[in-house]
Amino acid sequence: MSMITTATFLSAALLLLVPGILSLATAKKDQIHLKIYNSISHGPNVTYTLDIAFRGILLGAMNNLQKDDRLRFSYTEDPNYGPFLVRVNGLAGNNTEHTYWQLLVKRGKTIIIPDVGIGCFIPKPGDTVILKFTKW
Ligand code: B12
Repeated sequence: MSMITTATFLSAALLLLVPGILSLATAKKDQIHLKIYNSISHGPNVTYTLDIAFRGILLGAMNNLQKDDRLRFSYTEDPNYGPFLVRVNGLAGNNTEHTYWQLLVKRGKTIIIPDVGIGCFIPKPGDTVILKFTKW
């Protein structure tokens, strides 16, 4: 390969590599919305917009909100299924009253009921995750 061909080849390779490297370095976190909704008292909803790590679990994003004092929540640890969300912003589910926080997701026009809890669910960018206080 002549000097000129080698130089051309290297510049072409750099042109291809640099944007990739830059996009890795500046990889932006994606965002979701988190809506807190009480279907029993029909009190005012609260909606948070939050960053989510690439393929991060919902609990991770919720923990970040809690660290920033924007959301308060607590959960118990189930030996089989992981974290069970008990309390959100001061309101707790209750076995006697048959109330609990249901996890729903609005993705586009569809409402999904995830078949896992907050410790396993991986939101997609643009999702609206709904924590709905309701009865079973
Ligand atoms: C009854 C039930 C519920 C009831 C429990 C109420 C109660 N106090 O009895 C209610 C309606 C509250 C419920 C809620 C949810 N559930 Co449920 N539930 C069941 C069910 C049908 C039976 C559990 C049971 O009674 N077992 C018998 C008792 C003796 O055993 P136990 O270990 O003490 O049972 C407890 C746990 O199962 C726990 N529990 C129930 N659901 C869930 C979900 C999660 C994520 C966790 C950590 C614990 C947990 O509550 C039970 C009573 O204390 C199972 C399916 C099954 N056939 O097992 C699904 C099941 C456990 N639930 C499931 C899910 C996904 C949920 C929700 C996340 C659904 C949602 N999208 O909102 C929510 C939890 C949200 C939250 N707040 O974190 C999944 C869990 C799968 C997984 N790998 O995570 C299961 C396996 C059903 C499924 N879809 O396949 N659930």
